[in-house]
Amino acid sequence: MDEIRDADMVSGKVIQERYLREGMMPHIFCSGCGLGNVLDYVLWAIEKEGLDMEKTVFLSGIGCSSRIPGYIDADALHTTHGRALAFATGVKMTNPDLNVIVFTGDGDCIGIGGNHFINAVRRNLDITVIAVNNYIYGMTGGQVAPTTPVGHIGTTAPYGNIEYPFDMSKMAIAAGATYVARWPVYRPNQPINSIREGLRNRGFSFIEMMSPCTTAYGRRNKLREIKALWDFYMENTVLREDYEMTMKFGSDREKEAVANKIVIGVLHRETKSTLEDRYYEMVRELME
Ligand SMILES: Cc1ncc(C[n+]2csc(CCOP(=O)(O)OP(=O)(O)O)c2C)c(N)n1
Repeated sequence: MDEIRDADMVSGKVIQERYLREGMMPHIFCSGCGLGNVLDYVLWAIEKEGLDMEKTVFLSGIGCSSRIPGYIDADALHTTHGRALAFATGVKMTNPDLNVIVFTGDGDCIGIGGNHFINAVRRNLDITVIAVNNYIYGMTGGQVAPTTPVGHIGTTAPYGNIEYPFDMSKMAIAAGATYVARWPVYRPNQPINSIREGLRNRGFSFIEMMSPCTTAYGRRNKLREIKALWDFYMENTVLREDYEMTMKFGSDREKEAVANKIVIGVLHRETKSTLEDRYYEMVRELME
């Protein structure tokens, strides 16, 4: 795809008019929530890739992040909690020409949907998953999720979470995703580029967006102000390239400084056949 397209001349206003469902406004997101950023980045990626919205379907489970497709003027399935990937499998397998984009939250994706997640990834279905990780069950008021860091407060862990969290992106890589990237929402360009790459990748693309939940998470964790949450991401993340260089050539002190940080960036790329390719090839062979 050409880097310089008409899309580079498009303004935010045009994106709004072209892709958003005006009738759904005002949206339900709290002030300081990162979901508006996530939606914006996905729409920019779609615009820049020139995706045909007539051939694009959005799916989601349940939760604040799963409300995103409702604001996009396109076909969508708002499904049941943790089951968006099962519905997405059906949509893509019966109509492989569609672009299938799934929005999910950390609880939806690897909490209640955990088993669906690892099995959908394993099959390498050609879909793009935008997983919004806000460290908490946001919509239901702040219960700890499988991603909540140790020691952080949730309504179900008033003295601090004592469980080790999952790393969603590492899980996606381990289960066989062919494109995996993780970005905090405060960086606009890198997520847009990753979503574009994810859309182009033929296979399971997983983009984890670290996104602040000021109301259900930040408020209880001395990260109430949006700036505090964005600073938290800045202080606790390291770019994959910097992490690898430090681990290879850094001093012990430098290594120690990055060892416990969250690695962000494009984390994995791999090429292999997709589930629908293998399925339709098998059908063709059987019909011969
Ligand atoms: C089967 C089922 N169990 C529980 C719920 C209640 N529920 C609705 S949203 C939600 C939390 C969603 O959290 P997450 O996926 O992290 O999304 P967020 O709201 O944080 O964006 C829960 C537990 C439900 N709707 N259905």
